[in-house]
Amino acid sequence: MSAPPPPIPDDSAPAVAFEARIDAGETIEPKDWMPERYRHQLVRMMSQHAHSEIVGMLPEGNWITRAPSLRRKLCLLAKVQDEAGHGLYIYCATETLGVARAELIDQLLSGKAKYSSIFNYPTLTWADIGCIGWFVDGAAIVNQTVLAKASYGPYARAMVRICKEENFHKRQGYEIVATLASGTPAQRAMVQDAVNRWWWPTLMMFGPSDVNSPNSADLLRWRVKRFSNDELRQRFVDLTVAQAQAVKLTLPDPKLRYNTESKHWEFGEIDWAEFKQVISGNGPCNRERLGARRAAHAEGAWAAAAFAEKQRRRSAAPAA
Ligand code: FAQ
Repeated sequence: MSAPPPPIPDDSAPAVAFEARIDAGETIEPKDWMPERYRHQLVRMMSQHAHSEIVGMLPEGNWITRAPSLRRKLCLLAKVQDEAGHGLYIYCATETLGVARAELIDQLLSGKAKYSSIFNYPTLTWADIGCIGWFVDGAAIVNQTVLAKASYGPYARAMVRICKEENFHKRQGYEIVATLASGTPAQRAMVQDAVNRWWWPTLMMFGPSDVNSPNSADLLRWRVKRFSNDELRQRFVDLTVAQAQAVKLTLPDPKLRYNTESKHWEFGEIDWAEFKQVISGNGPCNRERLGARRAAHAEGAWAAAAFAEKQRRRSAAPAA
């Protein structure tokens, strides 16, 4: 994505009216006037979110054929299918900002657009599927429940529906984790290993720390975000520690301790060098993920062409 236009002070009547609507907590709809920078920030964030949903199907999709029972297979199949739906809702919501979906997909496939760092890690065992539901969907719920109150109507409404489905996703993941955690020593070891590998990358999902988050000022001012990256990360940690204790699993952080004054769980330093590597395209699976998306796009080109032809014929046909 290109850089957003610079923040030029704008005291025109529409700009003043827009800021007043934001301050009053009103929802902005597609046909309403909006600053170009607001539109640009939304397209950037929403399209990255949509890409994340679609790329996010790959790590779990990898286990559909190897799920350990029919019930687990059905749940996982439904979950992965839900993620495709989430991508579609968010692409549609992004299109209301006047950008074509094809352009957004091109940005993903060319490597110009980002998608969530978390989907660049491999799913090595069945326990990883449990951890993705528990941690990754759990983190998504913390982030997206707040986005359901974002100032841009189409995005906020998409989030309401998505969060309902994410709750099911989290539960199915936690159930897998709880089952393995109370299983044989080998199953316990497998799930502990998955927890160890997924914990820190999940904390990175919330983005850079607030001091290094260039987009937060705009997004918080315009009430797209309601809480900062660090605030949401802390909320996730506070919620998740008790869930880990309930299934007697250890979170891989020797610095994790409850602060009785702040009433929050303190945690250790995130490896920001790793985060930067992953979001720059150098994570463990970046090339594999983009390769899979490019192949799927090429294989589906016939369908896009057939649809375009149908649209062409329909618009060329004389009105009845
Ligand atoms: N990965 O200035 P900020 C899901 C980039 S959940 C990659 O702080 P912002 C569910 C950021 O884009 C996952 N890049 O940015 C699911 C920016 O780059 P740019 C998706 C990241 O926007 C579960 C730069 O770093 N959820 O898919 C990441 O204010 C299971 C500077 O960062 C969403 O997208 C990262 N983790 O805050 C699906 C939620 N973090 O564009 C399948 C909506 C930051 O300037 C299976 N998005 N960057 O070049 C958000 O809440 C925000 O966009 C943040 C980033 C919090 C992700």
